[in-house]
Amino acid sequence: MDHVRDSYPNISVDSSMITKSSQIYLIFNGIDTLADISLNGRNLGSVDNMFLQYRFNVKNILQSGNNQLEVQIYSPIAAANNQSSLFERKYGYNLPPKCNPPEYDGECHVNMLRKMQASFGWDWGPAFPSMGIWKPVEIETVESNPILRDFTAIPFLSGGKQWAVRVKLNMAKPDGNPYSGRLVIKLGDKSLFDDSIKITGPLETSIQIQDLKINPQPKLWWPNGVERTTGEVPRALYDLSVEWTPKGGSKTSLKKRIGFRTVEIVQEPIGNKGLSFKVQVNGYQMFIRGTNVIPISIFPEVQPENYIKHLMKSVQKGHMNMIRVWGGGVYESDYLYNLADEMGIMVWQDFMFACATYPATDSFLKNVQTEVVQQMERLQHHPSVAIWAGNNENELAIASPWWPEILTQKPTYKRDYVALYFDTIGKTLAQVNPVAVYVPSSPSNGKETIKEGGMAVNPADVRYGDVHFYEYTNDPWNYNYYPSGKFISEYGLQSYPSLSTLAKVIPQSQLVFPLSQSLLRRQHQPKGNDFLSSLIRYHFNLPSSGDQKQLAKYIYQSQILQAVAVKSQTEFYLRNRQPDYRVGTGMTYGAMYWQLNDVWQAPTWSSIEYGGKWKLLHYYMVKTFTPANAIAFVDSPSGNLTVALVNDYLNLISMKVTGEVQRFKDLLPVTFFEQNFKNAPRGVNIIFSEPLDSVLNTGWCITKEHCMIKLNIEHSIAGQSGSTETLENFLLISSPKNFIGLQSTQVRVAKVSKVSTKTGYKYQIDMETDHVALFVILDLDPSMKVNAIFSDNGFMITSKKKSIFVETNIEVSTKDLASGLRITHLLDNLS
Ligand code: BMA
Repeated sequence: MDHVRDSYPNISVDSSMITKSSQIYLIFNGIDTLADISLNGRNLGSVDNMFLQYRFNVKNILQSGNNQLEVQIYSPIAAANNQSSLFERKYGYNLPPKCNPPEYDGECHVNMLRKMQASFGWDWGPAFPSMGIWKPVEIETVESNPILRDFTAIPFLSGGKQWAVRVKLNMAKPDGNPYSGRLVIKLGDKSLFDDSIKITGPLETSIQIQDLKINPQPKLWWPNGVERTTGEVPRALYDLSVEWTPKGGSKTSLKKRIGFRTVEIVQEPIGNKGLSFKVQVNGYQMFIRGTNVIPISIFPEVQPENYIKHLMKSVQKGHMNMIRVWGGGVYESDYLYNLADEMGIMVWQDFMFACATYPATDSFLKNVQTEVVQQMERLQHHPSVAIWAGNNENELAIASPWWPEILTQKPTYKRDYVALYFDTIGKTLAQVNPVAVYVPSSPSNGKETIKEGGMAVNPADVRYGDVHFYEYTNDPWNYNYYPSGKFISEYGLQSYPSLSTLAKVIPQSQLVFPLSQSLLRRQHQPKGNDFLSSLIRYHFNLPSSGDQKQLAKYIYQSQILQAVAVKSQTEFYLRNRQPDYRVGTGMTYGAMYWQLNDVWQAPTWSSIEYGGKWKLLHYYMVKTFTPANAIAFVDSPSGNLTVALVNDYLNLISMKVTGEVQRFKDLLPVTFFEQNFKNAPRGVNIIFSEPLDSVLNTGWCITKEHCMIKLNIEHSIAGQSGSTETLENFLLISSPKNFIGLQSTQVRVAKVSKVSTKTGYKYQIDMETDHVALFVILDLDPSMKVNAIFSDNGFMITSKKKSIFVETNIEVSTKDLASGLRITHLLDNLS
């Protein structure tokens, strides 16, 4: 298809609207991507950036009665190809990548367009090169007085101690004459500004209201997980309202919810060898616990609020304090940022550039400049929006380089890179918002990148900034392979989504192992299945050839592989806070795994399947990211079994940690260590370290294959009874395929009972077993059509009885729940 024509032949307009209005604007809030727009046969203009709002003054074109609006949308595929050839012809070089890898099944040259980059295909998604009107179209009228169209606000701490807010009003006037009126700006019901103002200038104009002091000082906005309370975390949000009453006219008032917090990235020298990269919020050093978000849907106009809420709640439940809105997608909906404000989830906001080189022509840069202004003005008042980043992996791509053409002309690509991310985005950002935190790329080397002229020799240097880490050959459960970087903003591993999710789109006959054609087509990572299978083989024997049961085993193995890999990697980052002054490594203060969500049913890095079901990984992240935790590991090179206490809460908490040797053959754990902390020390502290062999001896464990290490962690708010929360953690010291002593057992449901809650539906599930059961996974039969989140999953049962809770989206009888529960564990899935 070459182009589509969207026409609205019957826009009916009342004649009084035409006569009353001095100016009339037609506003397109989002067109994907290339279009010519005409009204009543008169050309209004062309658009070419899906991230922009476009406004056309149609005062002299709109007529009373019927109007014909025509939007001709052009094929983005054809346009991307054309623009790429034009560029090459004109400038004598091309802008790689020429095309996506064939495995993406996608289209080429999306980097020529200001369009969601993933819509031409990605390694986790299908290519749907969408085209259409993806946001509402509006008509705005200006009668005899100026109107307040919109405003943007920057709350900031002035001089390090006085909170203030800077407001910019966007107005539209009837004509070029000056006007006056009364402006009132309020925070809550407190007036910050109340005066008459004069509006001069052209038809569309803006007015800066500088630095309104907030007195008394406002309460602060804090990220999720800083404080442990028994109730809701106090996270102050305020309504900032702007009321505009033109002289002789009536009042309009607009409102935005804002919050007060400072964000900095502290970069201090580490013994002359590296630089720290610590996100500090309100002066407090945060360990960033987070994840990367890909687009909510591959169809950008699809933004289901209940689904977004489910994803954000899952992030909040996962004790995370930051998401990264990744540069190959879209600037997300206001709804998402509002939830982020409420839930205390900071946003690392990439500008929408990813894994490519981009044109640095005047027109492209100008277009991007408008994009930066519009998106910042839309988003900057959200306290959650904490960090802006120029792009995803483009510095790395050029510096490495990823494509051969870069080798011969590196200075040209570097020049273009600096023009886009420093001279255009960086400068515009600083003009719009002097307190916005900006990093030019992810990954990048922070100040070191600037020192190296905007492009580091090695942007993946663990001594500086953030790094992305993917490793598909070595044992993914062995922490010795993980990077000792400052901030790991991407890391992860693929797994297959559950059978019930795949069964929605794949015919039964194709749900088999070895993977059928239908399943293979959904793997978009080059060599993805080979990597996954070879990584699984480190710890499991792959299922034998067969039917759906064998596929279910493969899915089970892939999910355990992923969950344990990302858990142990995250644990390494959480405990790796000590710097190594000799080489500048260590001092890790951030871990954001790749990726939260999915856009289709396929093997990907996600922790939540398409549709919202939690993979095992998500359950593991809830536990791993708990701010009061304990981590067991075998220290290298000493070989000591070591336990690190983690406490990132700001308020006082008490903790108790017990370490057990758990043999596989019986339900008799042996405690080798127990410690109580009345006031748990903050940060990371080693609380136990002894040779592994002697610990195993204590636990009557003959060899590493016979047992594992278990930690039981309890914490409570100091002095508050009833605030105790418990958590289990484990360390495997050998691979499941080599475990010795596991006895065959069936985990039985003894009882299901209803638990009363204020909201939703909650049930307690009591289970029984005769022997140790490992990696126990609970699921509901898909025929029940119930969405469930369990209080834990993939857990180890090491005593005769175990209870967990489940929350469902609809009411279910306890009888149906008991019969619909599906329970599987390691021994059922070993080969
Ligand atoms: C990183 C991301 C994405 C990609 C992911 C998994 O490079 O930035 O481009 O989907 O890895 O390969």
